[in-house]
This record gives sequence, structure tokens and C-alpha cells, in this order.
Amino acid sequence: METWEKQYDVLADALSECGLDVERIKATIQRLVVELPSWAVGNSGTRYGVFRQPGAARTIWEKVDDCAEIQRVLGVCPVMASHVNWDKTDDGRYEPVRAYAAEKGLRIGTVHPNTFLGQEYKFGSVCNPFAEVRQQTIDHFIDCVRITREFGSKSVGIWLADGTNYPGQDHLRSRKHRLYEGLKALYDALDPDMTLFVEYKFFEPGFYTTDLQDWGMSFSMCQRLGPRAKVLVDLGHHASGVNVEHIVSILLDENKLGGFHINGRKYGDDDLMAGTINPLELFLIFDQIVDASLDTATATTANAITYMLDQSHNIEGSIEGIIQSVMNTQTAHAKALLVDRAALAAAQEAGDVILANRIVMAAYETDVRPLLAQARVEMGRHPDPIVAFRESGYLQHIAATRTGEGLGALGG
Ligand code: RM4
Ligand code: MN
Ligand code: MN
Repeated sequence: METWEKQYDVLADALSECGLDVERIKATIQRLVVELPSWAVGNSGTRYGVFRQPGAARTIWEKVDDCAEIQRVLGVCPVMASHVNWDKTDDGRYEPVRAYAAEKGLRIGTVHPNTFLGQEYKFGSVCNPFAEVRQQTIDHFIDCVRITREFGSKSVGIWLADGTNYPGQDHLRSRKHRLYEGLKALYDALDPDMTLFVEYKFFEPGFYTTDLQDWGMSFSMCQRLGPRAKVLVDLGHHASGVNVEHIVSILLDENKLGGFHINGRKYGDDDLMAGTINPLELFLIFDQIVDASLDTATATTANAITYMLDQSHNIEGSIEGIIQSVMNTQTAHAKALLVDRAALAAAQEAGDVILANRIVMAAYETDVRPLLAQARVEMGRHPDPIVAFRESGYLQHIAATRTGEGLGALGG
């Protein structure tokens, strides 16, 4: 018997004694799907430079191969999200990608239009003061819907680089009106079974104003657009000190939370591996989601959330960085499933602040590694996906066979 197996037996007994249903918890862990970002398996980096990785994926086909390998070791990532301008096919057709992905056990997830890689976008895309650029953006959106359809995907995720750098540069309320018109054109172009995720970010590349700068702005746009528009929360897109789990709880309560771009941050939009810098925050976010999943008023929204990674692996190996990020996400989720919600409700009703906090922290402080290992083994996976990946020889294989440079996010 391996050490973790003994630890699992002890933990499972302890959790059962607390009245938790361990089998149900494992099943919930196994069901949490994380979409893999195609743009993170290619070379990615910062605006200062990109450290190229041996064997980095060069095409969407190779990105599918890498994501299939990640899925092989994890079992909870059968979906690859795409960023259209980094994932172009030679002939502009995408059904073949869908078929190739399906052969590898994957489907294509959220499709991200790209309205920032082009000289024309200097003053923005949909908010641009020039009508011809706005029209060009809308044409791109409509083409993205076609691509989404060909991929067999049901969601489009929009993040806009629109903003201004100087007071007076543009008329802010006019930009808001242009923003709505642009998003409405995209929303109206969607097939009836497609969802639009609207992402916000507080700054960058605009350093004075950003047209969708916080959840309130995304939320009000989504409200006006309609029921198939939902807010996407990128964990790195908030100012320091902002309480992200509180935002998540409000969006859940409004049934307007659509998805996440999960990553880690210390300062700004750092795109570090999920759960590496502030694992407590990630846990508290999942705590809100698990809580909402138990409430009939919010369960449908909570259970339909799309989880994606949005990261940039600048110094760590991309594939290992992604695997570790999914594992850290699972850790936060598993801990949130351990919160004794009945005891917590009682402590809150009694106004017992210390006890209420202790109950939440007891879950956070539980070592869930044996539980996750068991959940993985029951899915036919290795208890430690990083070890499985290292033992596979996949990295050596791609390093030897892929010559030339692979490009991903910011990898140009
Ligand atoms: C943004 C945002 C988007 C991502 C781009 C590349 O900061 O996170 O989701 O697609 O970067
Ligand atoms: Mn993002
Ligand atoms: Mn970002």
C-alpha cells in the first residue's frame, strides 16, 4: 500500500465521521471540467520577451496534441479553449480541427475573438472613434461565430483591449454607447444555443480608462444584451485588495456568472499558475460556488460555470505549468466541498464569528492530496499527473520532433 493510500483511508474515515459523503465528494471532484487554453501550450511570455520552449506547439493541431496529453494525465480536461488569431488554420476551415480533436478525445471550448493584434486597433475595436474600424471589428466577430460553429463550440468569450491613455482623448460616454452597439452585434450574430462571456480588466493596454474595467460594467452590458450574455471573471483582472470571492457571490446571486479565467497574481495581470500565489482566495471563490450550488435559486448558474485557465508560462514548462494549475484548482475545489455548511449556518445564525471562521478554515487546512489522488485513480489516472507526464517521455518526444518556433500568447 502506498503512503497516500493509507492517508486516504484515514481521511475518508475522518470525513465520514463529520457526516460528509466521501463518495459524492469524489464524484463532484471528478466532474469539474477545466478548459485548457490553446494559447498557453505554445510559447508564451511577457511583453518584454518570450523564452522559447523546446517542442512548443507551432500550430493548432499540435496544440490539440498537447492538450490531449494533458487530458490523458488529468482526466478532467477534455476541452481546449481557442484564441482565434493564434489558432488559425491554413485554409480558414475549422471542422477538420473539430474532427481531429474528437479523435484525440477533445472538443473545442470557448472561442476568443481577437481585437488587439492589428494596427487598426490603435484607438480600440468596438469603441474606436472611427466607424470603419468598428465595422471591421464586427465583421471579425461574425467570422468568429462561424469559427465557433465549425469548431462545434457553444461559447464565445470576449475580452476587449479598448481604452484610452489620456484624459480628454475620447468621449467616455460615447465609447460606452459604441461598446454596447459592438457587443450587441456580436450577441445578435450568435446561434440561439451559444453563450457570450464578457470579460473585464481594470487596466492595460489602456492606462487611463478601460471600456470594460470591472464586473459592474460587464454586468450592466450583459443585463442589456440578454440571458445568453454572462460575466467572465479573470482572477488576474482586479486591483490589489479587491475581494474577488464577494464579486463571485454577487454574480452568482444575479445568475450572471458565466465563467472564469483562472490564474495566479501578485500584482497585476500576472498570468501565473493558478493557486500558487493566493490559494486561499481560490478556495474562497470555490466556497462561494459550492454554497451557491446547494441553493435552488443559484444552483443552475453555479453548475453551468465554464472554468478555463488563462495563463502564460514564461519560465516553467508550459505543459507542466498547465497540469499543476489544474491540480491546484482541484485542490481549492475539493477543500470547498469539505466545508461543514450546516455547522457554518448555525454559527452564522448564532453570531459566532470565531466559530464560523474556524469552520471555513478547517476545510481550507485539510490536506486533500490523498482524496484527489484517490479520485484520479478511480478515473484510471496516475495519482500524481505531473509524475505521469514526466514518466511518459512526451516532452522529450515533442522536443525532438518539433523543429522551429511555436507561437502562443504574446509569442510573436
Ligand atoms: C487579456 C485577457 C484575455 C486574454 C488576453 C490575451 O489580459 O486575460 O482573456 O485573452 O489577455
Ligand atoms: Mn483572461
Ligand atoms: Mn489577462
